[in-house]
Amino acid sequence: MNSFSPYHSTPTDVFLKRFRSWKRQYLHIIIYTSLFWIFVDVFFIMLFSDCTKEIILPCQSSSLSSLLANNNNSGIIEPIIPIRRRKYPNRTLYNSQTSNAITKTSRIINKWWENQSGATNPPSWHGEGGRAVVIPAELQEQSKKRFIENQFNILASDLMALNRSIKDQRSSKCLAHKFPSDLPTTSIVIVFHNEGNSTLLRTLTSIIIRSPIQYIHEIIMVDDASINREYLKDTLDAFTKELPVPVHILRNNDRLGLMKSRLRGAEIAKGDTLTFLDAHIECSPGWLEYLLYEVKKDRTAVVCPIIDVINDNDFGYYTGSDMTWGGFNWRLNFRWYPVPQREEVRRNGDHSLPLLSPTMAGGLFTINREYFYEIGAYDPGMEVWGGENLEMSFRVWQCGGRVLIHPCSHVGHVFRKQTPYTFPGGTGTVIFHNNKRLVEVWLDKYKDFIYAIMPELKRVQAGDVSERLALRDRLKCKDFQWYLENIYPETSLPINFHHVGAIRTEPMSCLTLHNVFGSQKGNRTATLNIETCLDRTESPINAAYQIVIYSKKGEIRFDDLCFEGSVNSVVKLQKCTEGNQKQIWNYNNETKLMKHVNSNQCLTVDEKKDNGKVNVGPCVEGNHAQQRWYLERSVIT
Ligand SMILES: [Mn+2]
Repeated sequence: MNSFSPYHSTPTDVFLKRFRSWKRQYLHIIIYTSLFWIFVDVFFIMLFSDCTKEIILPCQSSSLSSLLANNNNSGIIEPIIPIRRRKYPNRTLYNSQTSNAITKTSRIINKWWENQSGATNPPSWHGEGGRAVVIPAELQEQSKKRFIENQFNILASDLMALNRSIKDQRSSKCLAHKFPSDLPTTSIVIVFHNEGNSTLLRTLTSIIIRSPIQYIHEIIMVDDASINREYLKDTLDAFTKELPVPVHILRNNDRLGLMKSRLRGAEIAKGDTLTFLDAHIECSPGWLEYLLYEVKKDRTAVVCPIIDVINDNDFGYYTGSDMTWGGFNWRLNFRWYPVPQREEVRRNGDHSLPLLSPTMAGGLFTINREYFYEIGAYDPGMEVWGGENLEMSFRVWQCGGRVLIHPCSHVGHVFRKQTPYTFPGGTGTVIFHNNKRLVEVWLDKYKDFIYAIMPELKRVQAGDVSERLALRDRLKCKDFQWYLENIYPETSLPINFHHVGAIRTEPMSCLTLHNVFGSQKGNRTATLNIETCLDRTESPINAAYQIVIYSKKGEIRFDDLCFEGSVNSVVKLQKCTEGNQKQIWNYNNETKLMKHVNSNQCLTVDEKKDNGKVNVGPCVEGNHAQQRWYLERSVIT
């Protein structure tokens, strides 16, 4: 049997032939199914990725893709909180129509605040980690031009993610603090007027992502009659509707100013506490718990965070000092001063414990809601802005409460060099009006001193203060002297003094100061001269600069500046510092000599040159006209 007949295929041949045709079909199947899945992939990519549209057709009107610009190439949306500003925004142009970009974003990327993965924005993004924004060259000019819109660089703010990261500001000691699980809730009240878009939304974003939201009863925003800024209307409404806490937006028809707006917001609040915040801030991790805990422990505590500095030009985030506290100067300006040694001793040098601060800056604090009203809320007679922080500080301390700064709680604030707002009635007039009320209600006999230093203030109308005086009576508040002696003995106001008034030599020449009230930055070049003594009734404004305090400690001071001497040299005006021996003087009422203790020399009129300077020089035996000093024209005794 020939099984190898050429006309008959062997079983192997048949198999091979079938196999070849089957293989071809099989390959086709693989190719077609692969193609099918590729199309499916492309379809889904098109569906879920907004940016593919932009690759094909640059979508200028679609802000969503640009909002997510740096966030959609990985295919992983989850780990990154994708709140991202468009790269080159024009949305905050304050009188242009605005898009609803934010609304779209928060709808599509739902619950961005619930990101638990700990993932952060790419570190290369503008401003991440609290870094300063470097404005791209092509935007420099625009950023400068738009600075006046808010008196800060809104373009720098726009370039950053709304959730840009900042460093945890807490020390290890702060982190070790434990809180009870039943902290009081808070109603956050934010007043804004013509606020920048991204700064306001970042304020809200930072609250949501850096607070345990179970403690936020609500956020109450009060729009103090903003004008020509469309984004503060619908866009803001839409953005806040997406937040995981109730947000109420109240809109003032007329400009009410900070205090009246805050009162309006507080009126509808239901939380256990009120937390007042500014509108261009960034809350840092853990900021809220410390504030709430202090109020829980003591319902009369008014607790402020440390205010970190957000640079107005590049939005760099800088840690605020925990070694300064609130005070005020002779013109009743709030000022930061170094924390004195006694306060360090009181808290055993533990910088995770709250400071007892004489005053507060006023922008940011938490207070028990009922106590806020008990203690007199705000003075409704005060207008717009200014003076209310000192008024509240004096009131709280004098009427039995406490003002604290908690060094573990940090909130960044964009500090501006000048206000972008108009003050109905004029800035000076408004602040003077408010300060007048403050002085009339709370300062007792120090009124006379303040009016001698600020004669302008004496002429201003305070309006009716009878209700505030009745409140002071009702609360049985202590007097201002008590406050200074017990809460603020470091004050530059006269408490323990030999003399407050002029110091003159012969003939009628008085020690006179110039350039004493600089800005907070301390860029002043105060000078000391001998000039003709002025009458306080005839020329009160200039006469004010001839008022000095000769204190029981031996300082000769004007506000926070002290006469500082050294051997055979001109007397300088320097910041008064505790224990500085060069600032100690000893007056002899018999000889009229003013001795500089450290050099054992005397205060002397410079006689060589007719320059009106005063020196420290060798004391002359006998009675020397250039070294005879008279303490007169007392302001208070
Ligand atoms: Mn501010």
